[in-house]
Amino acid sequence: MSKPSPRFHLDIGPEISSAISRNLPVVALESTVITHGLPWPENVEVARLLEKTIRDNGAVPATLAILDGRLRVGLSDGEIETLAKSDDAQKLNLGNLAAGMVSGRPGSTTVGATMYIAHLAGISVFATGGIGGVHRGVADTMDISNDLVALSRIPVAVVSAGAKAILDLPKTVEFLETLGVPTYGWQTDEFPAFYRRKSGQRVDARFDDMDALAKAVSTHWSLGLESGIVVANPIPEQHELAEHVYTNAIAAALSGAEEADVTGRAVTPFLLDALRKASEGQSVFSNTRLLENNAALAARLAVALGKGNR
Ligand code: PSU
Ligand code: MN
Repeated sequence: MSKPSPRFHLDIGPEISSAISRNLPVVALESTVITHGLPWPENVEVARLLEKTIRDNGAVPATLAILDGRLRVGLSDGEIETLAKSDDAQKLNLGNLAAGMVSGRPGSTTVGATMYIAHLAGISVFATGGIGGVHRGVADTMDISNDLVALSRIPVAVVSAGAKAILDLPKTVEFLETLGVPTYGWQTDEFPAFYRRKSGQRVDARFDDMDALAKAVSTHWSLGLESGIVVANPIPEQHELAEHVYTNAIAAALSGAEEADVTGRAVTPFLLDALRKASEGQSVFSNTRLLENNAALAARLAVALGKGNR
């Protein structure tokens, strides 16, 4: 008996499905940033802004989530709003995806789950804010984001502003290297630290030209290497969080998490909310600007990959 295809679980919106089958550029967007990364109503505004930015740069946006037990590729505006308002959406990665689906509750997808669903749908470019990584204190907690495992296995290019310094950035970059996940810096030699352009960590290669970046991405996959690729796109300089706000907010968030004794999947959302409070909302502004910047670059990459750079 043949196994049913995992694609049986997918519902792809008509515009997206037609773009995929015609090989037109499509960019996937995650939804945990909507449900757990940003507060209402900024979350719904950002979700709309990202879709518009992708269109303005020549690609079709596909926001991913779990609704009514289905893997949804492309949400209507009303569905995005409902998800943004919902307070019972579950944050789903590769491990709790199936249980989340059968629970019937709405689910938002992390970077890892979004990569998986995008790949099933035939989408190879995805824009997010920051990837998850190795947490500080990993020796005690073993807290390493499932995003890194997904990146090691799923051939999707993830455009991000690096990762937040609430994580252990040197260990995160080191582990990406262990996993053989390329880090490609867009016009930078350094792996960016989300709110700041620099982290002191190097990327594997720097690209200043879009066709050259697309060529490296397609060559990685044409070698038969089936991992994801981190395209590291630093926040525009004028939107960086001021150094003192940044340092204080990170310290406050980390000490808050230690006091509150949060663990597991709750850690990252807790830290994000603590950062927002500690920076008096300035973190949300920077977060929005870098997400917009990543959506634009991802759309340009999807266009370049379609131009025969594959
Ligand atoms: N980092 C951010 N903003 C986010 C996330 C991470 O700066 O919204 C979300 C992403 O969806 C990411 C997830 O995939 O958190 C990682 O969670 P964890 O650390 O529990 O793996
Ligand atoms: Mn974790």
